[in-house]
Parts: sequence; structure tokens; C-alpha cells
Amino acid sequence: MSQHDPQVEEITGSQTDSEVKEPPMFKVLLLNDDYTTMEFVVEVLMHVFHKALEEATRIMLNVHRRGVGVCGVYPYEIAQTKVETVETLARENGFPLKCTMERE
Ligand code: TYC
Repeated sequence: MSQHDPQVEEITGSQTDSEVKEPPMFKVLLLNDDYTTMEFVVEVLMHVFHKALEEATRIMLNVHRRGVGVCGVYPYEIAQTKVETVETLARENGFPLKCTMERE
């Protein structure tokens, strides 16, 4: 039976535009500070955001120079978990590193 058979749509309900759209995406941002070590930020980018060493170093230096930078873009709940993980790791290690999220 075709996917567009009106009888199938009657049974399953046809999808509205909002149901077929991609989920809203959120940028996860790291903020610069004067106390968190560069090494720790690179480790966070590698372990939490799955960046390779070179990319992690590039992102860290971008944040260091510009004050803020994007670590990745994720659906809401994943972005929120990343923000919490970064801040928990930072506090556990005695660093003031801040991480936020922003709708794309
Ligand atoms: N500015 C920090 C330093 O010089 C390094 C740093 C980079 C801190 C990025 C936070 O998000 C950050 N040690």
C-alpha cells in the first residue's frame, strides 16, 4: 500500500507541518575566563563534545581570544545535558568555566 494512500492517512493521521519539521537546535557555547586552564578546556571539548585534539585546541583558542565560542549544535535535551556535564566537571576540578546554550 502506498504511503500516500488517503485511507492510511485516515487510520494513522496525516502528519502536520510541525510534526515533520526537524527539532529545534541549540548551540552550546563556552565562555572565556581567566582561571580555567587551556588544558582543561581542551579535555572537556574532547570528552564531552567528542572533538579531536586539533579541533578542540582550535575551539579553545577561539573562545580564549573572542570571549565565547560554539562547541556544537544539538537538540534541546542533549544540549542541556552537555551544559550540565561541563559545569559539573568544571566545579569538581575547581574551575569557574561557564557553558550556556542558545537557540539557533
Ligand atoms: N583564558 C583561559 C586561560 O588563559 C583559557 C580558557 C579558554 C578558559 C577557553 C575558558 O572557555 C575557556 N587560561
